Amino acid sequence: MMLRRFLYLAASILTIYSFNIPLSAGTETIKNSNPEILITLRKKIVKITAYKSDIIRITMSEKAGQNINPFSVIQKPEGYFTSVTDKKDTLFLSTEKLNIKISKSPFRIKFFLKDNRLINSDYSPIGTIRQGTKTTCHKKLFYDEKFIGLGEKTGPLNRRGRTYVNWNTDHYAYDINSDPLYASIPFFIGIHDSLVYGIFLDNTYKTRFDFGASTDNKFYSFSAANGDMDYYFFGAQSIKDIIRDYTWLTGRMEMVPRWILGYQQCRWSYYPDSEVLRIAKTFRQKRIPADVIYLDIHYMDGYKIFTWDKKRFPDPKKMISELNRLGFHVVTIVDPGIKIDPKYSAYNEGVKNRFFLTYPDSDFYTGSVWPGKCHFPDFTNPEAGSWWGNHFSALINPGVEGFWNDMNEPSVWGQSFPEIVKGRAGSMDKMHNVYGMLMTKATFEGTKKLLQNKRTFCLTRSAFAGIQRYSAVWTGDNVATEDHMMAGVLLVNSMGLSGIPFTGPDIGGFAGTPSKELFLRWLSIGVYTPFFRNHTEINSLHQEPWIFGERAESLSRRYINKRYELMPYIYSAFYEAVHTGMPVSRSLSILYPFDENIYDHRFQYQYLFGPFLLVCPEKSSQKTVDVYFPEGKWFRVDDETQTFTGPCTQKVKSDLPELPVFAKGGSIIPMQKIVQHTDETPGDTLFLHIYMGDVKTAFTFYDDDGKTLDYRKGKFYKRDMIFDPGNKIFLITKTTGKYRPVFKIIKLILHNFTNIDKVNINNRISTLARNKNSAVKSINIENISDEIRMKW
Ligand code: MIG
Repeated sequence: MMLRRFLYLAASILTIYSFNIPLSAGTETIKNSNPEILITLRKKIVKITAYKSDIIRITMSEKAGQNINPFSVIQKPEGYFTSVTDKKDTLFLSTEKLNIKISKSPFRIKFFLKDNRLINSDYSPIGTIRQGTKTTCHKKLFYDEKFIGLGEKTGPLNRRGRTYVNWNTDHYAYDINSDPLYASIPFFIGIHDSLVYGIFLDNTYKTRFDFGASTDNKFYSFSAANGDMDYYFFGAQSIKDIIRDYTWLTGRMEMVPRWILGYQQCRWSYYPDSEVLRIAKTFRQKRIPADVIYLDIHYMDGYKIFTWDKKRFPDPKKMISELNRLGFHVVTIVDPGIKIDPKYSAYNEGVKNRFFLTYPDSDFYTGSVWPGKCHFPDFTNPEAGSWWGNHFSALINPGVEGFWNDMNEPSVWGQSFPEIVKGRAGSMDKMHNVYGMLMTKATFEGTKKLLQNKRTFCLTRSAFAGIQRYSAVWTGDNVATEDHMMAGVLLVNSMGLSGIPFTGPDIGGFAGTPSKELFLRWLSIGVYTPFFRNHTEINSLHQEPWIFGERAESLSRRYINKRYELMPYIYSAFYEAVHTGMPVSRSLSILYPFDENIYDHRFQYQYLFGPFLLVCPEKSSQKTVDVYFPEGKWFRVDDETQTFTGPCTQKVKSDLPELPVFAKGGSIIPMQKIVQHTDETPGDTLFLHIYMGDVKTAFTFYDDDGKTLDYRKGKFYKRDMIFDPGNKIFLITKTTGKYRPVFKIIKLILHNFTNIDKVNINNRISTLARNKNSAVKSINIENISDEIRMKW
């Protein structure tokens, strides 16, 4: 602590007396003003900034700071260099966590840990070069190097040997190898020699990543079509910490309303109002839980945003309040295109205030989409953004609570939005990739303001780095095939690695119609997917859970029931995402990055849902699946007689109906009674499942009202739960927060606590009730806000 203070002081002195280091070959000046080092080379300026001791930004430009992206990074530098040593050809920089070695001519950079292990290096024969407006950074490729992340990208977990382009694209019925799709997250993680690092290329132009596809394993590269080479290097030494740092830099999601974590029913489109109500009522009659119903584009009058079709939805307020009474919440779609129609107020206001994108001659750009000819709001203009946001009163007044941002790549018929079209912050060659995020930001901020103390919810198709601050992201127009179902798992896990925790595919497939078997398997995977929504396209067969016959209906009910039973666990996992950026669906590469097995094509689909549940997706047609169990004990949740001790590979049964899901030894999984929707009280008992294991584990249980922003004023309920097998203790820490949960009783369900029939809870011995593989004990917690200590 003392040392830190001292270094900090030294650093600030340097700031005051910034100095010039003598010239050396090719270098003109080096200016050090902590946390920034400025190196002026003959033709470019290189700026090296310590955002934290393990987050370093490198900017190379012709003119410093010309081309920055103001939309993704939300932090200012907090780091500093502990030493700056200039030795003729080489500059040595250090932070508390990293050593950086820079050769000046030609300019090359290397990142080391403090013990001088090399984490990442420019590829010395080439480095960073410019060709016309394009800049490419070439990096050394290590023999065992792997690459994960890069957001919504198809292909295997390990992206080595592939190339990817970032250019947000509306790709209907994309192929499982198509690229690019709707979202661009130019952030990836490299893994080699038991070292890890992250790189975020903060450039909104078209970017390209080549993970050593055709370079004879010598180098990999990333390039931007224009603008600066501006990237952040993350040197923390675990994937979890890299995600934490990346989401510190670009932001994290806010607490979403609990209802959006339930099951969601969507279709293009449910209309008229009577049909919407019929669907909602059918869920209740059939006792299949659900929380959300969507209105796709047919609710609007001629597809005009912020209007209602008077015939199909004559009284939206009445319909929505009826839906609310049934326990349903309503989400409506919004598209960015504003219809050119002099009788339409949004159009007239936009024209009057010049809120629309223009051609270079300042004529408004016209493109065709659903409403016909449209203009497009310039979301880079903050006034246009708040104008857009205010219009949501047309949806919020009748009771809409969630906002689905579609077609925001932006998509137009013809799929070629001209790059010369411009807005306040530049033309579309630079703004295309952030258009969708800025639209969603305007929607988020506008609805948040209008909803006052209520939480808002946004969903978007197009995205850029930082989108997680505003919205969930779904994976667009997938297809009803087994391959797509599997590909969707990889997409969700990849987005989780890239800072976006709240994602999901259209369950059942958007294009085409799933077989009964495919539908059931997809739905069962959906239970363990952050965003759990069934959606399908216009003219396709209906896809509600009762469409596939009676047996499928009862299985669907069983799956969805499970989602609701897991709600306390899921809600707490979201709390973790809000606070650390840790995704809810966790690729095994987060915990086991150096384990070769997890990249195997057979095992790469496996992931942890929350901290403890190992989900092993497999096609519905497969009778078995090869599962890789990492170290530790694993219990099959639907059949506890099946236990496995990892590391090992096992063939397990995967035929319908049960999806193979395993609880890790040491799991702490809070569950509740089945409810029909999240506004229904789950009774007073929290079922706390604990699975015996060999290592210490912990879980933060979090609860609040699930609706308002009161949690920010301390109205939450939080307790840490610690399983400590070494000391034979299970501990629930003191309550923090002012919220009183509905749960008054904790029913402990102890799995595989063999030969244990008594426990000591806060110094009282009690006998356990037995029930097959588990032992059960209830604790009344109504008046215990202090620590609860159970010993066995
Ligand atoms: O041109 O609103 O991806 O989910 O149902 C298609 C209709 C427009 C594309 C979205 C899809 C939505 C559909 N939209």
